[in-house]
Amino acid sequence: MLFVVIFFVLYSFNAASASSGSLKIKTDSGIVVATKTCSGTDYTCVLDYSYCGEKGDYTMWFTADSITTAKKAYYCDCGTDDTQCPDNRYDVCVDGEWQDSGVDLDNDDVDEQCQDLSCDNAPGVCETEVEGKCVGRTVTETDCFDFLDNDCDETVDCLDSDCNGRTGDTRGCWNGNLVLSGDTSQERDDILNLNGAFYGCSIADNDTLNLTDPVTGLKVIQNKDYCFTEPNNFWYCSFNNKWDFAKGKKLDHASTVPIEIDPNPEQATGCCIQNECWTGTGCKEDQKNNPNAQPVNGFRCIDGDWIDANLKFDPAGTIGGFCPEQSQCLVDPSGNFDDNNQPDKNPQCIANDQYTDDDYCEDGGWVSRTKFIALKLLELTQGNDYAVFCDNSQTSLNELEYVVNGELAENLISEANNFCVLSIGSKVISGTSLNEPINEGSSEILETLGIEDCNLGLINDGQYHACDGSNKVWYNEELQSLVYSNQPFTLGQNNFQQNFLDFIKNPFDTIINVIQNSIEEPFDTSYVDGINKFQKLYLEKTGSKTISGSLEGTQFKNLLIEYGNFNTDICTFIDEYDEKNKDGASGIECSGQGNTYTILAQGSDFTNIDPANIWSDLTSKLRIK
Ligand SMILES: [Ca+2]
Ligand SMILES: [Ca+2]
Ligand SMILES: [Ca+2]
Ligand SMILES: [Ca+2]
Repeated sequence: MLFVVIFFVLYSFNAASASSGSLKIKTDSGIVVATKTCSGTDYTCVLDYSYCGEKGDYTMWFTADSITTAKKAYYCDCGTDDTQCPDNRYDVCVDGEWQDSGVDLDNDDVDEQCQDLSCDNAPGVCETEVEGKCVGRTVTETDCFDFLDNDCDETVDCLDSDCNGRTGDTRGCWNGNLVLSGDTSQERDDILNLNGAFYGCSIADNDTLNLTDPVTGLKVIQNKDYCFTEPNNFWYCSFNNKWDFAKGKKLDHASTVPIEIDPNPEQATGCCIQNECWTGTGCKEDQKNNPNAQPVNGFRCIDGDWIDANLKFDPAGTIGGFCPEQSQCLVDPSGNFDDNNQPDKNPQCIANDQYTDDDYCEDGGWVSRTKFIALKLLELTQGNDYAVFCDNSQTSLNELEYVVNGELAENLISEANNFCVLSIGSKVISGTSLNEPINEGSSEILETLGIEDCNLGLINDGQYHACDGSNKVWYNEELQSLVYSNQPFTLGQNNFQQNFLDFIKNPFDTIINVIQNSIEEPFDTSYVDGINKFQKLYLEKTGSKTISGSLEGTQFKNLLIEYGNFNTDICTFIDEYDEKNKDGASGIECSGQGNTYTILAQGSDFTNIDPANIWSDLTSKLRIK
């Protein structure tokens, strides 16, 4: 209530004798709280005097010459120096009446002088909380995502350095900027916000790594290695030390390009999906399933690793391709990858020590099961004179008939591959490999061999075991091969490795070496790497004379023979034969050194000289005297 005392003393005395007058103000209870002397000759005391020391009712008394001539009651709504903050707005008391005199610079309806003392620069934040208007200030920017300057330092949320590295809900602050989930920081593309957590891309500086959240005390950055791909496959940590687009792929496989592929790669290591390989600029798909997928500078990508590419050929040596593993052998490039290492199905490749028909995979290259039979027979020679030859069934048939009944031999031939026959003294011992287990084949095989069953031989330990008590048939279950005679005999433990070196590898290496050094090949040098299978083999020792021969190849064939300690000039005969029969794609050449003669014949079914046609004449039909 506005109360202004403008108290005119209208009442005046005209008596000249009057000498003094005064104004007194009393409270309701009669206590004088203010006095003023009024002077003058006519006692006219113009009073603009009021008193509002405290809120309350007052009465003003005017006294002149001891006679109270006038009184006036009034009310003070507030006392001098009183202030108040009704509804958070500041009032001061002016002449007993409240006057609005607050300051609200931040327009949050809370005056600085009330609850906004230190926070009138921060809308919605006050020195102390005012319900419905503002929250109470905090010492630091406690909430970085409420759009309020919580500590009233004129920096809001992410702009406040208190918020660096802080996250809340799914948002985050980095160096003054808001980073939404799924985004990288504006300034650092090696920092990514994922659902409210900061991920570093292989960050090295400790200042960043050691940053902790002032509220939780936990480290702000979860540092990830190169190629880490976040679960949505949207970002991955690239070797450029930044989060890059993964484009929907899980690029979590770090792959390095070998210097053999690129000695100066644009980038040596990159991130690919699990089974792919880094080329220096991109990722190469897995080539495992495709035998025809070509190498990159001699390497193929197999299951995410660069592997030396090693061109292999099918057992016939005609179709080339690649296998996933070096130790595997190529069966058929158009086979089924899922059938790999299952020789009975339709595989592209089979594993070391597996076989299909006579073709045996040995350390990534084709040999033959026939070779192992030859090696087994050679164990029986023990330094005696002998002849071992291996050939197909037709060529071997005469010798087979010697061992078993001629009519029944046909039954055996139909289920078997090449045969090897050992003649030693008066004994003849044969062997062959079967294309199904002996106990699952026709019973005629057993009948042919003169036994009822091979139950004792079914031991899968890689060794040969006698089929029954007669000791005439020995069976190797692992190789599915058998060795038999019409007389009892004994086989010992396998000694394939040493026998191979002694009887086959070393002699034929020597033969190849001699041919290379002293013979002009009729056609090409395929004999150097082409003599591996030994499916057609002839080895003889009679006295001091020896013959070592091998015929290989399905279409184009190489025939190699060495005659040792022969007194006849074999080369004259060979040269005459060659002169008469050779053509542009075939021929036979001979080299004589002392009493040793070495022969190379090359050709095919379609050339004048077909090595297969002269093979028997030059080996088994030769009767050394
Ligand atoms: Ca304010
Ligand atoms: Ca404020
Ligand atoms: Ca805030
Ligand atoms: Ca702040």
